[in-house]
Amino acid sequence: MMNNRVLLVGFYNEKALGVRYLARALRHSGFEPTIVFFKRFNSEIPEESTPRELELLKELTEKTDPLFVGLSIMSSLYLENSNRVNDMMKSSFNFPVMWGGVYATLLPEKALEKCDFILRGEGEFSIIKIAKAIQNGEDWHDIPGVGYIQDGKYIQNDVGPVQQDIDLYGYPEIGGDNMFLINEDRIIPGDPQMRAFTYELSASRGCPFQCTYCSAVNLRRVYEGKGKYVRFRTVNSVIEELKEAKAKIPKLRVVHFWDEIFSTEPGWIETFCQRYKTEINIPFRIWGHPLMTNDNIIRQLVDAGLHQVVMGIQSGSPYVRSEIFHRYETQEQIIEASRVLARWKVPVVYYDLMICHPFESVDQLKETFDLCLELEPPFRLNIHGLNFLPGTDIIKMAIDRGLYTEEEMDKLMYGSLQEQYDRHWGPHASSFHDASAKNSWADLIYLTQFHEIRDKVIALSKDPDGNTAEIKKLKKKMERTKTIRRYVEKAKLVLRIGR
Ligand code: B12
Ligand code: SF4
Repeated sequence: MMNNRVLLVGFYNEKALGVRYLARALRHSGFEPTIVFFKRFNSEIPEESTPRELELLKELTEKTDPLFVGLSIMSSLYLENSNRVNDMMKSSFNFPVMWGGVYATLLPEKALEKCDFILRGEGEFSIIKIAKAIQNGEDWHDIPGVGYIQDGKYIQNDVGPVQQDIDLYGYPEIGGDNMFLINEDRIIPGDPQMRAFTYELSASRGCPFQCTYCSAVNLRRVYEGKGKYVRFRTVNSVIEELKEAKAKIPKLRVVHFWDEIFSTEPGWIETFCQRYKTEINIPFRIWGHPLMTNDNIIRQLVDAGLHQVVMGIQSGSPYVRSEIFHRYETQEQIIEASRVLARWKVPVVYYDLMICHPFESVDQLKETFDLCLELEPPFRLNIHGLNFLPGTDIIKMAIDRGLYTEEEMDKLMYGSLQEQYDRHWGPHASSFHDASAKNSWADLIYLTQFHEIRDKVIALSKDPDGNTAEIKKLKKKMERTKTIRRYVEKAKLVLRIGR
């Protein structure tokens, strides 16, 4: 019998939707996919891979003996690690190593410095063609989306039209003995998703916005002129996926929609809410946008079980938002969106901020503090620094404005896992022009999420430099409060208290 095995590796995320979609597509076409989730995602303590973990992957690859290996490189965060896996595969085996995912899509030539060939864009259909070609010893060079190096020259095939009916992609593989997690020097057979409390899915592909620090707009450009890029699955397809998840995952307590922006399509929301409530009935989380938030939508979503909204605001400065980030919502629209979320009592509301970056002045940081005071409580804040992602528009802006040289930018973008984590997750790790002033404002911004100490925070903000020590102390105390609240809330969800 012909070899029909394909090995797919996803990095730092045991949920990774990309490889799960590809695996299901391959299986439906008669192939036997194996998925390795190489390392867990951990947003607090980044961990490099160990020699033992690499050895475990090598042993599994030997046993699998695949036609080819596909590495899913979703972000540039852990490139050292994926390069290590790539090099191990190439030096130990003869099959081709292929890269796909956001990184390979946006920076194909860089990816090709390492692997044998890449696939740009959505891979469900092309990977089947590639697998069939390799299986039959045929040429794969003309398959849509494929890129490779020939005689030292980069050749990139057209990605083809945008697949409009994304229901045809099926949905991600859930469960099965063809999955392995490699983490903490161990290999754990089975789908790690089966032990989880949350299930993640996407009801759409693409984002309509154009934020400069995000790859969404660059991904859309890959398909420019090839059809409508923001697409939605039918409600039926989403509900069928969730029914399968509900039936298979014993401890499932929360559904998380990973759509860049949750659908607001007229008609879709109504049908979704009604079917979700009757057929799924599990609290769910979404990512929202101030311009896509209104009473009608939020009211229906809350009724269907909406438990949490995470909404990007990023900056309270209209200048930073529009001129630097290309986010065109006004202060009033943001404040109104926060009122809508409060009016319909969305149980948990998070606002994302990116602060303390070199584009921002102290006055603009203060504007973020002022805006936070106007947001309707209760809410919590996710405060990040600005991470420069390769292939995004903000890179050129930063270089053109003389904030970094190209060499400095390269160092930032391709810094170690630890450095990139620090920049993204810790505002205090970002570059400060005026460290002490900015530090106090960053701390004061953090404190705005605790409504119960509002008056005190406002009083401290009258003289941030004179109150540095007290602000720091208060922040430390409230950080502990926030952690405790998060645990209590998680416990309530897991134990289904209050539902
Ligand atoms: C959901 C999501 C998350 C989730 C889950 C991540 C995950 N790994 O699934 C969470 C919140 C955990 C997360 C975390 C992070 N994310 Co994120 N995330 C997304 C988001 C919104 C959707 C990803 C998704 O599931 N898409 C749906 C699936 C089906 O698409 P896909 O994975 O791209 O796979 C398709 C194709 O790419 C291709 N393909 C994929 N792999 C392969 C492999 C082969 C061999 C082939 C042939 C094809 C192929 O076919 C697939 C099916 O069509 C994207 C935006 C986006 N549009 O992709 C950002 C995005 C990928 N994330 C991004 C970033 C930066 C991060 C973080 C680094 C943030 C941080 N600093 O911590 C971390 C890194 C996590 C990680 N392990 O990589 C960036 C990456 C940009 C870059 N240049 O690096 C993106 C593009 C958003 C952005 N800000 O620009 N993220
Ligand atoms: S709204 Fe979110 S996903 Fe869309 S471009 Fe902006 S940051 Fe990216």
